[in-house]
Amino acid sequence: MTQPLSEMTRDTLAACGVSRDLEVAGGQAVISPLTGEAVAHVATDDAASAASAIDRAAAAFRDWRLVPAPKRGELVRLFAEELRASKEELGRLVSIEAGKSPSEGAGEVQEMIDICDFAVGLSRQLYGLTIATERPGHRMMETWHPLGVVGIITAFNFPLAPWCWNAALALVCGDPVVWKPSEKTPLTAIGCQAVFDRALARFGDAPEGLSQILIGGPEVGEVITDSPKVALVSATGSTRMGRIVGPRVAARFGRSILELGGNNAGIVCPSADLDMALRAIAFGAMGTAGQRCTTMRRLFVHDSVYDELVPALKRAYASVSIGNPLETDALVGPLIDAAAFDAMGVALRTAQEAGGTVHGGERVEVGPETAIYVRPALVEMPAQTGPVMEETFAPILYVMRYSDLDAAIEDHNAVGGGLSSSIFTTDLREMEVFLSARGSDCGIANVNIGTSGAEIGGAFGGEKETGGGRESGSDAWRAYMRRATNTINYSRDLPLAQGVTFDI
Ligand code: UN1
Repeated sequence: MTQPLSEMTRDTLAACGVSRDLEVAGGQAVISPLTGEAVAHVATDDAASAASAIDRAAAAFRDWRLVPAPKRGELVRLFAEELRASKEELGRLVSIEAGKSPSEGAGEVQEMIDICDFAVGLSRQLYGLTIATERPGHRMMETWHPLGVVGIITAFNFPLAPWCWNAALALVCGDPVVWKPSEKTPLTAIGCQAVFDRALARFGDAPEGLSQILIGGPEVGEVITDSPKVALVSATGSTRMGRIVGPRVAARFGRSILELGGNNAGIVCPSADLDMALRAIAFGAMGTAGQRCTTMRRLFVHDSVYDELVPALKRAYASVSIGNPLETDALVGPLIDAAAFDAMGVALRTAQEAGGTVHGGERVEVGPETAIYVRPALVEMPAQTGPVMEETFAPILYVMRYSDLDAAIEDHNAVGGGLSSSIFTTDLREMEVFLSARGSDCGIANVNIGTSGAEIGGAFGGEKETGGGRESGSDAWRAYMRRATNTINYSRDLPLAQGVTFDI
């Protein structure tokens, strides 16, 4: 490496506009998975500072809700301009902290830009309905109002985009945001905040505390989860985390959007374009080192194409380039930490005990001892059992044969996760069945593309243990606003609904 990583990190943060020295003696170490070394030590928040941040956000809400939505959109438009200017730097922070390739890091910033552009348009389209009333001389309508403070909890693997899906919509909807990034990626959040602050400075008169970050662990997350001043908690992470956050927010009648684990699968049908399927599966299963919530983790291959597709996949697994993506053009970067490698090892051993044949999965010595690079694992399974039923956040693809599509769809839907899914087919009937009520039960169902890499225009999220929330495009904005039904009587009478009489 031409420049030490900690120095590159400091320079990159400074280029984003971070003026203060973040290095704090005794602060929380930020480890780059690229090398396993600490690139910074940052100060953390505690419960008291988290509560103050929420108070500031609640105060900001009182003003921000009164700013016309298209004007709020102007702030997001400026933010998108600043993001375009700092795309490379923010992408590099993603590479340093999450281990992604420059292309994936830049792609994540592009995803932010895209949702900002979407949100700017949305700021003039927060429409309510006008509804026919049963009473003469009356009008009925829906109005959408700002909701309140939105708490955003994000995961290490996408340190930026999910925050922005929430923040861009929340801001145009009139809601301040308080963000707790993963403990593993605080610097990306700090860099992003600096870029946002540049937009704020250009915007001028926004209330203080409109967008804040809280660096810390569960003790900070708990304050967000439990505070009655946080109207909506949008949390991305494991199903285990969601089982804690969801009920706690519900207990105080708060709203939540949960984007939790997936156990995403593809089905390869007899008529599939196998070259295309191969590339889509390779990206879906090995891209981002298997650390996307949308990563393809299971594959059902029809008997008639198994012996053509699976050997080709094994070759792709054996030859894929692995290494530090800032130093090489490797497609597969590191695992986030040793715990991820341990979990991968346990899953592979358990799969073997259940009759699976494992290809790959071993450590690859392409970096310092402290960094964890692995060859993605392809595991041929006799049936969908054991670890195949679970999401292991590592590059493992379990491959199974099928002969009957209905049975394959049954197996496809038999897991807890319900995020993303794909079918590879050129048969119209198979495609439509997969997309129909008796097909995939996931929030995302694709045809002839992989499970990952969704665009922002659609609603993003999934069913069952994925948590049921929807973020990003389509009408996901409604979760960030409260709906009022208004009935207006412009007549001189008082007819009651349902024909009820009440004469005094
Ligand atoms: C995540 O892994 O939490 O669809 C989000 C994708 C990306 C978002 C992934 N657009 O893979």
